[in-house]
Amino acid sequence: MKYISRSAIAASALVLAATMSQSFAAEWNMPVPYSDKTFHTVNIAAFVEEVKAATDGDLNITIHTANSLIKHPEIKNAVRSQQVQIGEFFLSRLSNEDAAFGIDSQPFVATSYEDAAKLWAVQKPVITLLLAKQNLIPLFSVPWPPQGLYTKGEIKTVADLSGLKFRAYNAALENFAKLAGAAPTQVEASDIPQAFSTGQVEAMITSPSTGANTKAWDFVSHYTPINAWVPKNIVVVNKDAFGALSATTQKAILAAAATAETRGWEMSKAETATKTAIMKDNGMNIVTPSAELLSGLKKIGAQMQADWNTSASVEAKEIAAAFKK
Ligand code: PCA
Repeated sequence: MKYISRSAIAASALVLAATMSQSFAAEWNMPVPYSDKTFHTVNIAAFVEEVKAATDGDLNITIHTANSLIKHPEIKNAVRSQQVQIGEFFLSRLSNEDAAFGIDSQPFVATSYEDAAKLWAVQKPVITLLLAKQNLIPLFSVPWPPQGLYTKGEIKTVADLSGLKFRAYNAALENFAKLAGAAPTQVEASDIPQAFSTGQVEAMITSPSTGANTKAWDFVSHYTPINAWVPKNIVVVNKDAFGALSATTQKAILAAAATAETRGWEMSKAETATKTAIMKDNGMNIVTPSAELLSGLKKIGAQMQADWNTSASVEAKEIAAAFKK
């Protein structure tokens, strides 16, 4: 008989144990629209690590960044149909389903972090009910820094935006650009550099985060922080996938989600200054918006608000009313 060493037996026992524990661990896939270095993705990676540690590896979430597994417009439905268990997307992209999802992207409604936090507090219960109808549970939501204007020259008035090929990321921004006389096109954040280099677009509104991450200085020269709105990403989980987990694991997810929301808001606030400084260091002109530009843009915002009021759902209007209180 062949001699089998004790260590070989010990080693195979370890392999067996690892295989068994693996077969009990849940493996989830999590598509996110943005790149690895985006602070939202960094925050999500920390959330995933925390869940893994808190559950002793019982739940392992694999993140798929920058539209690699599921494209941004499909992420919500992929979680809904349980093609994946969990995912992140830009919340106001659901405004076509209900205006309640899009209120954070309405120009000049909530323009500071304080406003954004107040808005989220009144928006969250409403969208939680709306998402529940789709078998989805919101876990946490984190804002982008306030949105500013990127152009190839100085923009002193709304008239200077006339005819510009403008990158948009949702319906509200598309509308805002149109009302300013620009020509909007939808482009995902991961496709921004290519859209500029091929001449598909020549201006955009986004945060200093996305400006710095896409190296905006390669294709525009001016950044004007108009701070027009503070839009959010949201992480949602499929209700059945969540329900299939043990009570302990569910608790761990909810705790890590609460931590991620707090941490994400702090990361977002810090981004505004650090990413604006990076753009400046790379030669971008950081321009204080003129009073004329701001009043022109606010006029467009007021018009959009009036349109919103005529078409918004009862629930959406309740959010707006609670926010104004
Ligand atoms: N960055 C994302 C959404 C808002 C932002 O600041 C983007 O530009 O697509």
